Amino acid sequence: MFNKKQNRFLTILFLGIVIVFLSLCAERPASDLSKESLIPKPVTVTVSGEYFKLRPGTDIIIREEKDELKLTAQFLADKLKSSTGFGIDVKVTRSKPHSGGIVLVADPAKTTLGEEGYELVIDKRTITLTAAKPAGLFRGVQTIRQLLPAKIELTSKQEGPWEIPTGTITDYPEYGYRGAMIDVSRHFFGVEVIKKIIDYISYYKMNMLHLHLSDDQGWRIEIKSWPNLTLHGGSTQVGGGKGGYYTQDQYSELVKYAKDRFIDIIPEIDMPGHTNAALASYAELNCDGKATELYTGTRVGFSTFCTDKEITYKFIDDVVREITALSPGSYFHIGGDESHVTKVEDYIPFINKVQDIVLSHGKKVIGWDEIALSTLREGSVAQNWASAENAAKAVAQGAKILMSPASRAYLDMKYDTTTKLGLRWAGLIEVNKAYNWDPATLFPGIGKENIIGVEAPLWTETITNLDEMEFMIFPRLPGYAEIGWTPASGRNWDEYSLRLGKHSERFQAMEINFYRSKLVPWSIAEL
Ligand code: TNX
Repeated sequence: MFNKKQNRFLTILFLGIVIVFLSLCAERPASDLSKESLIPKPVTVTVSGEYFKLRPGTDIIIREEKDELKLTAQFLADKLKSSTGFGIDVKVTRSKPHSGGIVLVADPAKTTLGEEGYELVIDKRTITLTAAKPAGLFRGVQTIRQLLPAKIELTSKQEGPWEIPTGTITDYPEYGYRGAMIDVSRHFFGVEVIKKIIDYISYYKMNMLHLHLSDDQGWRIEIKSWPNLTLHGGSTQVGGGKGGYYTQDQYSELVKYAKDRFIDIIPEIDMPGHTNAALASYAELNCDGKATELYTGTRVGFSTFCTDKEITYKFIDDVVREITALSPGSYFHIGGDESHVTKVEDYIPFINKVQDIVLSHGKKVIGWDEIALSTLREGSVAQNWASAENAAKAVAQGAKILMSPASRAYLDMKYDTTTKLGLRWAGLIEVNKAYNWDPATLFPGIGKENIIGVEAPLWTETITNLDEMEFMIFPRLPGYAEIGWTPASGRNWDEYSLRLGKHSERFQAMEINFYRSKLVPWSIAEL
């Protein structure tokens, strides 16, 4: 039928096809979605062994033209565009897409996913991310980022392949409050620095950023009815540097930047102690009617508002009114810690009055655990930092606790004796100690039902710039994020430390200055 030449050609063609077919089968070991180094660890993962591949034509598809959907879809497109070099676009398509891509679906009927949960179904051609609420989609987008190679975080074009193992992730947080705090009073940090922090915490699915906006050393937010607070009270910081403050417009810019990432900013005005910057700015807030000197040291507990002067409450009402007008979140933090020179019989009625002022402006109160000495109003939250006894007092009043135990959760504590930055009054906090605890079993009598969540505070007596902040925050922050998100039964240090080790690739891609703890098997050789 065929001549010799044709026969040879057909044999070679046949062998070629066989070789290509065999190599296609052999090349790909089955993928395993459950082995991906996701932080926080998702609640459930099922595996289907293949790969989704991001390609030049991959689009991000939304089914309705809603702002919150568009924003999150565009956020993902922007993250993927520069490093892949693919022209990834957001498309609005009402019909079910057949061409593949990443589809974001808001489905209010999926109520089991709650406020922030999401479901990610990954097959060979399509990734479908579904959530009941927009915040859930945003959290799911962070998972997609973490499923791609770390170089996805670079801003210049990189070589692929850009593959994601197939399977299904169903995921939602253990606690509704997962946050970090930055003290912008002891040292001031500008808008761009705080935006970076917001990026970092959102990458790990945290949803709250608490800003400690006033203390003895500086007042950091413009109050139009009391302008000297920032003009004078914001003019310095620890060590005598020039300090600074946020104008109301800048503060609103931060609130929006956070909101776009489904994070609330919680403003704190610390009182009645930790108030020297205000007392130096307005003589009438002092019991003796004399303004104090500005303070640039690091001692705590020497200042107090004059709790029996009417003007003090007028002042607080103005401050709370102006700040709450800029704040869409549901909490206002009143501080209340270490008021060592306020008599307890003055402290209690003061905190009661201030709670009522905050409530009158439509917000719920958070205060450090000492506020449990007062009569906690409905919805008030005590933030545990030092005293299990105060936490118990708050719970006895029916209040909820925000867990920030200093010996576990303080980002300003040194890692070990060689750490140059930070303090050590609450002990040394290595990465394993920071991770290895359960908020719901730390104190007898305080269980999950009493706790709204976890927050890791960074006090900045010794911290002066972003580089130093990053060193104290990383790599502990991902651990706090996981404590807040992943059920305690799904967490253990040995397994977590492997996932964390892999995240060094991501820290490096994001140019994060992190502490190379010897307890973690970092995945990059040239560390
Ligand atoms: C205690 S924690 C403080 C802060 C300090 C911090 C330093 C708390 C409510 N008060 O004023 O900055 O220790 O770690």
